[in-house]
Amino acid sequence: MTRLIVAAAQMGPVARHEPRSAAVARMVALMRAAHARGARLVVFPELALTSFFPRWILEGDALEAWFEGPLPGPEARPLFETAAALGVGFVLGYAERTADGRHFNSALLVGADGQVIGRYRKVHLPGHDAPQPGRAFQHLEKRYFLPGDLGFPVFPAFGARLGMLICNDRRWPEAWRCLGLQGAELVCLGYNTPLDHTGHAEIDSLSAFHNHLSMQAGAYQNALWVVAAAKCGREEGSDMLGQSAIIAPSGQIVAMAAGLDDEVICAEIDLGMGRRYRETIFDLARHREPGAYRLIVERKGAGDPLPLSPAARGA
Ligand code: CDT
Repeated sequence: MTRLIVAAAQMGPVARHEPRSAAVARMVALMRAAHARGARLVVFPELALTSFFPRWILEGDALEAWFEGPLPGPEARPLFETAAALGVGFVLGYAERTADGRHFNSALLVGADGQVIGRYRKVHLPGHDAPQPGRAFQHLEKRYFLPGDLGFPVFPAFGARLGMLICNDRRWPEAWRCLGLQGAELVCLGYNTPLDHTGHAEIDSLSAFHNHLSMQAGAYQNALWVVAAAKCGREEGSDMLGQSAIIAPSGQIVAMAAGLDDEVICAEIDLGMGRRYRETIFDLARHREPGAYRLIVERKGAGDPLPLSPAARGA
């Protein structure tokens, strides 16, 4: 039985002009607090080093300034050094600029020795690629990032098969299933969810419900643990959801943040718990029916509704 203490390091607002070094100092304090509670792995939010810049219209150097080259650079180095000194691994969300100048919304998995184990690049980019007139805050992820090109990798780490998702990915069952089909036991996830994210009050008022609904379903239907960390509170006038959570393969929330500021939540997780689900109700090899799923044509965009199958037409 593999047991592991994990932590979600929720972060309150990061101001537009807050230097990376200040955000990193907060993250080091959160990591130390998690370590004091026995955690071996700490999950930080999406785009943790800066304010959530896709809310603003930015061009050229003013946009480039929000991205990181190879990590650790000088400002993020204390986080990597603290991890190595404490023997704590972490997952860090950040804006990645590749050597050839491409931009991704990425997460880095770092081992307890401070060395990079692997990387994930966000696949499901929300928002728009053109500024929307009349909005108090833009959501320009489709303008500023490319869709992730690494698939949904699963890494052997911390005694588990570990995958990562980033924010909007959590709303897409395909993302969870890609990890579940690879036997992921633990998914680490960071998010920035503005409370006005759809612009429709009847949907936005359910933001907290939909956050947990998506993650609890992903956990249960794929028999895995979820460690999810929010960046939250009122950031530059934009209110963002908190409720960072640790969720069991049963779909039950076992720890949840209480406030809207920097806060560590921890849980001791039993990776064997997922195995019980994978060997019974969610034995994917035994119970899935890929032949039936192939009847659905894979395509992007809504398009015309799919034609009814012969059986549905009564043929
Ligand atoms: N950061 C991110 O992915 N946020 C989305 C909401 C934005 S939709 C315009 C989310 O799924 O929480």
